[in-house]
Amino acid sequence: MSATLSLQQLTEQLDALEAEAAAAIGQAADEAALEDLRVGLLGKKGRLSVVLGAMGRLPGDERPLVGQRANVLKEQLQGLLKERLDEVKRAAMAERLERERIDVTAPCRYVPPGHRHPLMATIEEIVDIFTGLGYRVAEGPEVESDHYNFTALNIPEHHPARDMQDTFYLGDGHLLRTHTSPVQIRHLEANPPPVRIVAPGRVYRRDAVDATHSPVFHQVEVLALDEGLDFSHLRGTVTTFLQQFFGDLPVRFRASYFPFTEPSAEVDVQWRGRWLEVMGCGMVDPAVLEGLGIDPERWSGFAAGLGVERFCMVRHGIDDIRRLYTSDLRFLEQF
Ligand code: 2NL
Repeated sequence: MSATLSLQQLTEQLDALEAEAAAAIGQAADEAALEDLRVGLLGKKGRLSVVLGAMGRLPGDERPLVGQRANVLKEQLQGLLKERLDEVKRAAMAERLERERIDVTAPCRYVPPGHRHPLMATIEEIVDIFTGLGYRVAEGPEVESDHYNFTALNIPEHHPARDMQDTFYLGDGHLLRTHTSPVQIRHLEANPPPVRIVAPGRVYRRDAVDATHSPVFHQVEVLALDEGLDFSHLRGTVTTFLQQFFGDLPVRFRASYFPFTEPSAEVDVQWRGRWLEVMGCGMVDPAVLEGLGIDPERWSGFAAGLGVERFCMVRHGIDDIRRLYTSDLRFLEQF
């Protein structure tokens, strides 16, 4: 190795480095290649450092010339590296966007959305009307005792409603509830009046299946108990409810009989020109209140009950209750 080095030699080395580096940077394919180049050119042991190291062997007055030139080259190379880095990054992103392209307009696999069963939709609609009138929803067990299903409702020991034909008895005094009235009795036991509740639910009767009977069906009952309630409140509430559900149709009340209400009434709506019986109701019999330890001189109230299947069938023109229980999608999808 020669002890001295000419300015010209060093300048030539820098020229060569510049040309070589510019070409290599221009051809670098990716970020990793550029990083290798940066280390090889500008790093501690890189090409530029080597040239600067050799600068020590120049005469003192020549060093600043080479130093300046080296600094300019360093900045030049840094600029080229950055430019190329931006370029390869942009190209990589463009390539990735192309490769991972998603056709958002492509048709997807069809999943039928499904919907509520018409019976459940009917229950919800009925319950919504009463909650809109200030009633609270109450629920209770489907397996009941003879006491809650019958005795507490003033249904005497030998009333026909207790017959084996009508009720599914489970033994040891239990049965499948035949109406949701026991829910209301339980509610009155646990909550002092005033009370306004709506009790939807599944009920059971030992009926042979035909177009209008099913051993499992659904009821909604309502109960209001307060001071000063009379038949006009019953009439107004039931009429309002029926006109909200069926539309603004004529409604009529006919005297009837239930063991748990006095007076009692059957309610008809004039639907498509015909009178249809749709629900029963009445003023809660004082005997029911006395059985619960509620003073009938102070508290009075009304109750009403309806069969959900009938409401659903009338509303949708369904002629056979079995339609609602056979899960035929060709039928159910109409609603
Ligand atoms: C009908 C008639 C009715 C009631 C249900 C009731 C409940 C209590 C006290 C008194 Cl806790 N009454 N419920 C009253 C009258 C009629 O249902 O035709 N249901 C389908």
